[in-house]
Amino acid sequence: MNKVYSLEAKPYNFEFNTEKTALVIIDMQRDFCAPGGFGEKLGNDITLTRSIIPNIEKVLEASREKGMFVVHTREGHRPDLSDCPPSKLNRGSKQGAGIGDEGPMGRILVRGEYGHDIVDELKPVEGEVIIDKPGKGAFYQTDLDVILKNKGITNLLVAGVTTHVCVQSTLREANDRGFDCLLLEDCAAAFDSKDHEDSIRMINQQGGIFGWTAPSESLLTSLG
Ligand code: TIU
Repeated sequence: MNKVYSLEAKPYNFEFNTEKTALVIIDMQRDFCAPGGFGEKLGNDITLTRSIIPNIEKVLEASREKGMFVVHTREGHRPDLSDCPPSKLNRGSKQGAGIGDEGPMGRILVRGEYGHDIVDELKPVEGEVIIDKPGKGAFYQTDLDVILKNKGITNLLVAGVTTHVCVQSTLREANDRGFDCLLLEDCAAAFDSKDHEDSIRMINQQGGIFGWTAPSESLLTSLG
């Protein structure tokens, strides 16, 4: 059904059609949301990144019910770290979070390790796409753009962590590629709430310079 939905958002209503809209869940990996992962090793508190899991669960369920396309991303690297720039490797290790180092959930930010995978509550199901990305933005060195274009996707509903790093990078990349993007405010988190709040303002300011923002309740209400 080609119904157009209108969702109350900032700076104004976001109109979308479920057939042309994808839910993009950024990096809800144990490395960012569970004890002993990359996020915690960088000195952060993971309370906030964990707290959004139930909100994303509700949105994921509603999106699946409506048959919306769902994309999950994971930040990480090949086991030999050949796709990790030395600059990123060096900075992580100086902060006590060496990419590739052994941690309680396996090697930090390495593909195939337990800590690199998505939290159980948001586990992808058949038909959903997983994008493994080496950078912060989900378009950099991935096939996300061609997958979305081939599916006829024009609008993105964005969730995940962290709002000011991988979520913002992805929104900016998507905006430049012509996608209309909406950040689901309570389905995204940073380790520090100020970074999160500032990011929301950066996105919806100046008439929606990078896109729209709205609480997930707005989406759930509009979907009915
Ligand atoms: N450190 C931090 O805030 N974020 C990241 O390193 N990656 C993501 O945001 N996924």
